[in-house]
Amino acid sequence: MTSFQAALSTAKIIVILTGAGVSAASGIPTFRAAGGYWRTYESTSLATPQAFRKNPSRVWEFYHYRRDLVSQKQPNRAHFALAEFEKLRPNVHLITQNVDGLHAAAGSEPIEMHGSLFHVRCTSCGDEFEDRTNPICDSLAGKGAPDPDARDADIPLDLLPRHELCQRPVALTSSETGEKICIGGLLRPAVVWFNESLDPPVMNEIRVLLNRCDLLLVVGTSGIVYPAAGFASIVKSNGGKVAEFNLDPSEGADFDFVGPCEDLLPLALGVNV
Ligand code: BJW
Ligand code: ZN
Repeated sequence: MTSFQAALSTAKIIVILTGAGVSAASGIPTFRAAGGYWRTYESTSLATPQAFRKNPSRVWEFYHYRRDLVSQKQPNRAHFALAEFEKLRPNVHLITQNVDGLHAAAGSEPIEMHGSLFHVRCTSCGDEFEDRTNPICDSLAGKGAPDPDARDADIPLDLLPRHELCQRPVALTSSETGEKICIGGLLRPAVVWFNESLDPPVMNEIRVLLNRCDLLLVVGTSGIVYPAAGFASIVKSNGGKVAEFNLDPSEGADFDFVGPCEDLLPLALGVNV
């Protein structure tokens, strides 16, 4: 703790990378523990463009469930400690893999590298915008139950979330009348799925920060998913130090805080929350 706090006080650029563990105490399941299932599916298997192409109704049910869950949750002491620390130190930059918006709800301004549950993108015209309506379309009302025995709702394509002001409407057969209709493009969650590239301007901003960073805090992430999994080695190869906050001990961190980050971050950062 003493040597970490010395490094903290002398660091010129501090970057903080967070993952699902930061939101665990808010009641949001992480991806790779027991909570990483929705119905009988691994959550990560639904977070792919292939899953969406194959069964957009199922993937929309999964995201409707998560939007609804997150909208009922509050930031916890880990989010508040980071927000407080950012206020005290202007040289702190927060990057999150989380899509739940809880850092912003606590007063931070994070780079949301994997997007947001509350933004959508049109698969036809590419328009991207915030949409917090719940449910996002009538057909998802009461759907998305996570229990292993819940049945797929199999919502027809024309009744899934569609882009009302679409510049490139598409032709479909109406599931209600059987007639040809012209309808706004299918919306998808504006999150980064596996095998998709991160937004290039976002990645450039992150690269610049990592190259200047002399202390990286890695908080509540399994460190399995790239590109975030490579951030620590970039910082170390530039001579910077790495501190990890996780329930599990890490390999190769200069400072290892093992335990719940909602307890350890306020202590280590010296903030009252
Ligand atoms: C606590 C705690 C408490 C619990 N206190 N701790 C190089 C090598 C190999 C593969 C690749 C590579 N480069 C790219 C890839 C492919 C792929 C990848 O990384 N695959 C790996 C699985 C190997 N990456 C991609 O496809 C990325 N795209 C890309 O790189 O494009 C270019 C490219 C493509 C293909 C090939 C090569 C280049 C995109 C990745 C997008 C990830 N998307 C998701 C879903 C987002 C939307 C949604 O939420 O629905 O992002 S997957 C999921 O994992 C989500 C998370 O942000 C991400 C990371 O998970 P996280 O946050 O670490 O959660 P957990 O559950 O894994 O861990 C929680 C941790 O908290 C645990 O350690 C607990 O112990 C801890 N914890 N409670 C402290 N209270
Ligand atoms: Zn559109």
